[in-house]
Amino acid sequence: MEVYLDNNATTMVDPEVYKAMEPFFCHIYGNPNSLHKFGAGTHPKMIEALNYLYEGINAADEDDIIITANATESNNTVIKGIWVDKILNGNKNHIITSEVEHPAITATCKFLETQGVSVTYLPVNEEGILEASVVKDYIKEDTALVSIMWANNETGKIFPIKEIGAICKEAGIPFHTDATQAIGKVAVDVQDCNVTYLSLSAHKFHGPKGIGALYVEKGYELTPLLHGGEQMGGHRAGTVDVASMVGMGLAMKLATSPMALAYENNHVRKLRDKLEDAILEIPETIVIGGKDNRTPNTTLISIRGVEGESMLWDLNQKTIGASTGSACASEDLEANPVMNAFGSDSELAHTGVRLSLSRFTTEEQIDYAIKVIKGAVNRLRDISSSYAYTPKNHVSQL
Ligand code: 7TS
Repeated sequence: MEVYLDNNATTMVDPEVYKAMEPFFCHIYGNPNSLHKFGAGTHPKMIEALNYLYEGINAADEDDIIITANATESNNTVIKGIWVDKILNGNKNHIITSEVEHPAITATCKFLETQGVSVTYLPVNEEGILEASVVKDYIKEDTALVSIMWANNETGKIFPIKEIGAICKEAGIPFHTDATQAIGKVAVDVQDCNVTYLSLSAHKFHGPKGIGALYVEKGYELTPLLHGGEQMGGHRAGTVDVASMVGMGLAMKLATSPMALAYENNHVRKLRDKLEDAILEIPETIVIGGKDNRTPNTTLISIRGVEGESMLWDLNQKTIGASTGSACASEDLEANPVMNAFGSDSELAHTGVRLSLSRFTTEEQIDYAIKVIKGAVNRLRDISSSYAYTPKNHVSQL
């Protein structure tokens, strides 16, 4: 049996989405900017896709949604756009973000630091959550942007976006949220949460890879990252990938309907809890950051004496895909930065395994995964020198 439990890295394209994309490869293939019927033929479906994106995040009609290549590009567009507009050409010099953002935010901020920008990386509490009051404490006269993710990709922890949005609005500071892991898992409402900019990636909610979007509230235009043609009203040059845009729109519609969110919150959550509770029956296992306030599909578990990488190897042998943290960072064996942010010991930081489900995960797959994981823990603990010789204080250290 094949079991894919790495849906926070990417998801399967929903077959319905794939079907909707197909005509745009060999039949309706005109450049959407061409004036002839081949190009113009793409417009109705592009507009429909855009409307689904607006509905999915409750954007207002006057707001803008720019199609990008992915959340990485959306994040870069916001941070570098703010740099140009408010820092290089304005009187601000400070950006607030968190320690646990995806590298698409932190690496971009680190780059800006080399250019003289001051960046504050806010810590999370022992539950892995950034407290809204901490944001307030660090806002300064010259703060140009606050960028805080909606949900964390490693732990699934959901941040208090509504409170942070209210704080930023009161302070008159633009608020960006990377909602890549929130779409299709929790209700996302940009108006209710006073969001100025929002990033998303279609492949995290059963859309295709290589397409994403950036929401921009009315009146908050940014200098574009990509200059060139007049596509996207001049906000993002380059011919739009029509097939992927259509796919992203439908994927958004399917993932954010009230029924889909209810399914995620009930069925997917139940399967995640079944898997998690079964693993927690094994002595000296913990859920990093605890069980509260998480996306329904994610668990990040630490199993004492079991290196995350070894566990992945064992799981892979039994055709189960999981991860130790960001796939983007897993080529190096550095301890997971999100786990380090918990202030945990290095053993804990190396023993995390992230299991992330989707609406396509079945109960049979979860039962199989439980059996395999339990067997792997026994095998790996038997051969683990750290499990045999270190004091068993793993849980008490948290
Ligand atoms: N932001 C967040 C919160 C993410 O989780 C990811 C991908 C990205 C941005 C980047 O998305 P992309 O589509 O531009 O690549 N996160 C992960 C992950 O957790 N494991 O693999 C990729």
